[in-house]
Amino acid sequence: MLKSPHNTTLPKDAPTKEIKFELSGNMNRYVWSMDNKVVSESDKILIKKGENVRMIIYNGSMMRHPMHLHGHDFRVLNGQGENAPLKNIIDIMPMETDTLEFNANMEGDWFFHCHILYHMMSGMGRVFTYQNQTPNPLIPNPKLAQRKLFGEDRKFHSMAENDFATNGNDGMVMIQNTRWSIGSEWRLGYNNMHGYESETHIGRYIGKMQWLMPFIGFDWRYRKLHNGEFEKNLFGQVNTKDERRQISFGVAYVLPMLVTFQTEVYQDGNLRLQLMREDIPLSKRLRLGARYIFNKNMGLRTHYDSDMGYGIGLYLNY
Ligand SMILES: [Cu+2]
Repeated sequence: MLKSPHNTTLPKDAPTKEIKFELSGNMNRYVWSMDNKVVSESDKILIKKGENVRMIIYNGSMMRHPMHLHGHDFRVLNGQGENAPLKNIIDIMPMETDTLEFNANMEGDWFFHCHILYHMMSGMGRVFTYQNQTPNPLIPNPKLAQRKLFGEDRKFHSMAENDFATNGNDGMVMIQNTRWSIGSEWRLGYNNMHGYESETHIGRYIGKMQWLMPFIGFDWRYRKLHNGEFEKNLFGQVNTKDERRQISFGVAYVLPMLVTFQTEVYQDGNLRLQLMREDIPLSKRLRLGARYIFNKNMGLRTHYDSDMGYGIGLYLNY
């Protein structure tokens, strides 16, 4: 165990403020947080000059997080008593709890964050600030500084994929940030009989764990059969509409094993329930997916679609 060569005890007569944190995150959506809140969703932590601050940090995520404090060195209470080592970064393993303490002796606004920079940018951090401190001349506009900091974990990222298959095109584009998700999926046949369709969802993940997303959807579908032909669905109902434009309202919930349960009500009163799983979708169209990945941007995939038949295709993603 790491040990300091000298005594590192904090001032004995100072009051102690104790703070508990859980390191948290949603790995599926790449959102990293503390107590399930990202930086822009949380207040600064107010401390008083002269007090001792003790942090008890539990890592409830499945990744290690090297937590780094600016402006102070903290004691790591690792069983070395008066010779607890002084550090300003500590790598906290999954399911590990660490206790750190420092004396609040340096006024300012100090960032405490995970030093894996992708985690920091996605929101794993907090700001410590001193009560009644004198303004920092280096930050003439604190409001603007805060807006810039909060802007980091609100940034949007995007991805897109299209599969150029023998039986049609299958693709999606998605733009997301910590809370918002805007996504569109399409299946485009090569002729009117195969049909064309797209679904667009705009939603917001709610709740502390972000598995639940209410959304508004827009569906478009066009298909034209030869004269005299008609199709029946699984329940024997005849589909007579060539074109369908519908607005919907729905909720998506991610179940264990990353299965998404989605329920949606359309403006015409239709209700749709879906269970979906990436690469093994089990939707109303029951696509069987076998995928071979060449590299991170390209692969081969087989398809079955009730409108478009069997196919095999090359897909590209970004
Ligand atoms: Cu981290």
